[in-house]
Amino acid sequence: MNLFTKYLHSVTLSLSKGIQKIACLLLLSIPLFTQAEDGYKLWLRYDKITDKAQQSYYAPRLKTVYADLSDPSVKVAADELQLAVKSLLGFTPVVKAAGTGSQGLTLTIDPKTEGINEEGFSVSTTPKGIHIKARSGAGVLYGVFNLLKNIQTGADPNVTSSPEIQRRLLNHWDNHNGTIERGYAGMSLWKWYELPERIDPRYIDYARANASIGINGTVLNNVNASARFLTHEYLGKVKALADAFRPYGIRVYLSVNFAAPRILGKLKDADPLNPEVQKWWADKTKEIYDLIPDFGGYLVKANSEGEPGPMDYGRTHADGANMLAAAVKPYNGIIMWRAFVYAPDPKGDRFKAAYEEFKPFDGKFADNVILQVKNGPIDFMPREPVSPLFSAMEKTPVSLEFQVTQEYLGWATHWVYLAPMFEEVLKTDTHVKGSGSTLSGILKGDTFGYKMTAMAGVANTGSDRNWTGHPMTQANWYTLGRLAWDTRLTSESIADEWIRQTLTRNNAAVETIRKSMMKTREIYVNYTSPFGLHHVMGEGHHFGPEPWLDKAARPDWTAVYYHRVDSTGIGFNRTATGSNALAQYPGGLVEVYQDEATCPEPFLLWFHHVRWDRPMKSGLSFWNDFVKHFYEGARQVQDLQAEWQSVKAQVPPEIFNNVEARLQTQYKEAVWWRDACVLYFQTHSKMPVPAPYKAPERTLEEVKKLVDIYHIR
Ligand code: BDP
Repeated sequence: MNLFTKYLHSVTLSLSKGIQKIACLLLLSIPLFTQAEDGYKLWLRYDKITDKAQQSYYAPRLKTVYADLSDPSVKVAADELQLAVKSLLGFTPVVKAAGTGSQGLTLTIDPKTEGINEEGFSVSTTPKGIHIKARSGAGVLYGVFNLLKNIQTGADPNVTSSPEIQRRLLNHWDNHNGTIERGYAGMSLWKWYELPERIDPRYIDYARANASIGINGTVLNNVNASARFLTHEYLGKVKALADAFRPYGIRVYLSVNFAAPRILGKLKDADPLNPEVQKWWADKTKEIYDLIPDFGGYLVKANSEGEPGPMDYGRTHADGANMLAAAVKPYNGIIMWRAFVYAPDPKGDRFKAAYEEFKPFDGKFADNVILQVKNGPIDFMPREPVSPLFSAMEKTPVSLEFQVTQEYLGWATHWVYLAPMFEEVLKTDTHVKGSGSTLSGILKGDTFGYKMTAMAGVANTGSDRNWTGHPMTQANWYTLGRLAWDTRLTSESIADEWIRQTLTRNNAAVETIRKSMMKTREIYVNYTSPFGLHHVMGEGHHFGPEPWLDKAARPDWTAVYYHRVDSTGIGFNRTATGSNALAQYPGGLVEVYQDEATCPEPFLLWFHHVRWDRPMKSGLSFWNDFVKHFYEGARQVQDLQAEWQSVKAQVPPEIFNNVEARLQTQYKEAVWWRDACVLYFQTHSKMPVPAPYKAPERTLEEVKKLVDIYHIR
């Protein structure tokens, strides 16, 4: 008789028969009121270890934890071990002062530890114990999380590892009123109205999740920044978050509004060369560091999409960035200056804008400025070639900005595992110093010898119970951290470890889910943007198809600007006979893309205007292959549905149902994309839908109305 039944027995014995029945029902229904596995715990589920060999290996080694808890990061590491081991192995480790144990788990900070960097760790097992060593408390915490991961995934616990990139950041595009720009998982996590007094326990779970994947910085607010965040009142709230995150090795940063000295300080301008403006920023920065001594620095979107900036006063990006850099310099702060800019030139090519604007300033930035560049030259499309700026800024450190939130990749109803895309970007050979110079080499500082390195991801988190809306896209948050730590990881291995910690450890199910995940990005590309088609999504909201869009506030916000469809073919000629954007790349990369005959097909329409009858590798004409991709992409969503059904018994029911329902929506929307693109482009190609596919049953006019029917606008 277990404890629960014993209790039930004694209670029911003391009651009359009728009441007994009711009491039984009530007691048995208790589990119904406890929280089901709904995704809240992310990859920190710590599901019970059932493997006997593992149990007997780890149980004695985890019974006692020796740690000096005076370091706040070691303290939270010990807390995490207690929580995790209780759940994994059924007992709570006893935590004892450091230095006494030959058995059990020892956590040691030794600033002289060799073979690792400041945040690195080594985990080594001994016949009776486990030893985690690091140079800092954060390193110990990372080591503990690594050990917990390896216990759950069944991997070798002996690991020595250091992050390859120094600043591994989430960028939240959260507004003070709780909304999130391009957020699809509810409202902001930050309850500004409750801060600084109340620390929502969720902030701690957020910090745990980030620390577990090595994320060490968070930019709390939208790049389209309200000056309000720099008021004393808000800085007090920011301080409260910074204090909560600090033990987890996470520093806080803010996006700033360049016009803040004018808006808040009532100065006549925000000219970076105006001494009063400089003083305003110096004072404001001091105020911040007095509150938050380890504040990370500022992220700035300037002179982009209507945001204020130095050019409002005839100054340059370098003037603006350097002025702010001087303000944070005394405190070792940094400026992350975004390169997402584009001039409204209807005849131009937006592809070239950022390079043209920033290349002339290479070497002109202060040494605590890093240029934050989106992975592609346009804007987080499902597939983009890498931005030419990465290989152009030899003297200015450059950081990479990925978008984890799926603004252009189907929001929260499309299952898209982003690791294959991130991996494709990081492994791109930029040819900057001859072939073999990968983008990750540039980011890590190997190529140009950067002193400062960073990688950022626009967060997909929100107030939804499961954090990311679509349960499967938790994996994208996970991926960002893992890849920023180690750019050499593969998408497969990341998927594997994420699934084992989050969904199931059943090998067959893990394999099925992993294989599905690995296909999802290409499936999305197939039904939305095959062969390098880009920027054909709905205007403004960026959801669903709108390839016919020919008028918008700016020409480079339309679809026709990018696909350039006509009766002969489709695609943007960016070779020397076209916009010549290709010339911004190093010669080796130009060679890869410039010849239409050899340009990799996934990038074809990025660089070439392709004839409808062009023969493709498949043996089909371009038109037939193009149409085939839309049809196959939509059909492949049905494959995903079937594969998901096959793991039903292995996945927590609530998560299963959630994904199952979203896959139904995804299929409906994939067919919408397919019909919209095929019907619209057909009005130019005048070619039939090739067999075996059947022409859409609805008309183009009907499809155009769907955006309103789906209530997206
Ligand atoms: C675009 C988004 C817009 C962002 C902008 C940016 O549509 O909401 O503000 O990027 O990155 O993709 O600044």
